[in-house]
Amino acid sequence: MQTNLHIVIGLGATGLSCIRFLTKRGIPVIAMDTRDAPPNLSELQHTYPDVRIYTGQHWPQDILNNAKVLVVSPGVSIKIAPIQEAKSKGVAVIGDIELFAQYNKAPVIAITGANGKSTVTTLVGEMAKCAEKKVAVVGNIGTPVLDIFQDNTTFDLIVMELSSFQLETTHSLNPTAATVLNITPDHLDRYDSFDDYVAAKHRIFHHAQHIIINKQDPLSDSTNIPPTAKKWFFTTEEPKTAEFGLREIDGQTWLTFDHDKLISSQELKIVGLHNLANALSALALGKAAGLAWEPMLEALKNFNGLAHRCQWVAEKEGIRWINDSKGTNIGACQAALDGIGQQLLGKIVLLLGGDGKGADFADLIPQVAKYCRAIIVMGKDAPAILDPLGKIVEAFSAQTMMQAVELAASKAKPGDCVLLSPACSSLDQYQNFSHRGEVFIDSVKKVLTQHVIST
Ligand code: UMA
Ligand code: ADP
Repeated sequence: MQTNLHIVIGLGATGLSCIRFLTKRGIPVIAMDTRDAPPNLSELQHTYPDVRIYTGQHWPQDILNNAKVLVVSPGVSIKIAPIQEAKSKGVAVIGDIELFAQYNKAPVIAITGANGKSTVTTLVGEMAKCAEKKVAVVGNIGTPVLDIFQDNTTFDLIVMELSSFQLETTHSLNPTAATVLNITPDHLDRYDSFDDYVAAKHRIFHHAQHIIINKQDPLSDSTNIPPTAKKWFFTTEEPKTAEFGLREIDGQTWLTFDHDKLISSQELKIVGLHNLANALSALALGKAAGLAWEPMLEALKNFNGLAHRCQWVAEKEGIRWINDSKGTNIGACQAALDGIGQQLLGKIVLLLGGDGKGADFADLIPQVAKYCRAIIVMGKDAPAILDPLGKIVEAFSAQTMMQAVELAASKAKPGDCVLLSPACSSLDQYQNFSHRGEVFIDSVKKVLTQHVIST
């Protein structure tokens, strides 16, 4: 075994941050990627000429077996044979979050869940900024966690979004406060069962000091949490003693802690019951980590929500157009349909499709039946969507986003909403969910402009 050899697997944003981090500390590194031409190859070869790189399907197993540590990127399953063989020879298998945890000294707020992670992570970051903390907002939300060690900045607080993939390879993260916001099926193409996905999410609790639990989702709790951890609960129903929840007071909905009124929902810019749940969980996380009420509520009041999450795009001739491109699984699409459908005079024309990651689209039947005028399906898993949902409402197929938007414009009536909430990942047709959202916004603008000219 070459003493201390670390093999970085995957040359995406995470892999690059790992190579930067390890080489800076003089740790020997070799890099591998399953793709023949991974995206950062030339940058890597140029910046780190001493790092040996293996690309393509055939990695040298003897090198893997003789390393000290494999640092595996979240996009690569640790179940693949070369990694499993090295592991069986005693090689440690970790990810970038574990490397971070081994070096980090700052308090961490860690957030996972099927949906709402980025919203809550951003919101908690804004709360900490309002409380004048030096805060880093990192992880699955976009910036690899190791990037905080790039210079010598010290942080008062790290707010971290974690995916189940990142948690699988994390062992010693000890967050001050941690939450699993909710769990509905996702990424079933990467897990043997739903239980495996849940177990990966629950790893966030292992060494946490405070645990924030969604009272309405039993899967957000776990029997395997440290006995010393303090539990905090949030609910969108009436809270009990020392819980966060919603109370109807004088005709208004208030976010409350126990019986204390914190803020009226009317003062918030984010909408929908799921966003009230997100706000309550952010308050609970901040409170558990010692933030004061006043800056937290100030941040909450000013928070506009994130792009591509139930984002208003246009309104014309009584038809509203909404971009929820980040709705990449069934649970997110259900939340968007419930949130928008309940407030709408008309019906929803739903655009969905892409890579379904093994989901069962029959789970959307109740919301589609209740709220939708028509569905327009696209992408790789269009047949799997049409099969259960095509029997429920009028259904159409589209090859391109432009076609889908044109079809939607011809089907929607005044009072309706055209909603892109794909319930699928975007990678079969787009670079990522933002790209898909931008293509939707461009298509809507084009179609609505043409409509002006032709009328
Ligand atoms: N890939 C290969 N072979 C390899 C390495 C990667 O085919 O050897 C593919 C993966 O299957 C994937 C893509 O390349 O399709 C990127 O994988 P990666 O592990 O290199 O990803 P990074 O660029 O490092 O980005 C990752 C997260 N991506 C994934 O987990 C797939 C980013 O979350 C995260 O922002 C970033 O680290 C920083 O922490 C994105 C994501 O889609 C937004 N996450 C999933 C989600 O939210 O549902 C989990
Ligand atoms: P994530 O980072 O977990 O993907 P986001 O905050 O980016 O979560 O939101 C993604 C989508 O999930 C949004 O488009 C919205 O439709 C839905 N969503 C947001 N918060 C919740 C929640 N608490 N419960 C269910 N769905 C939600």
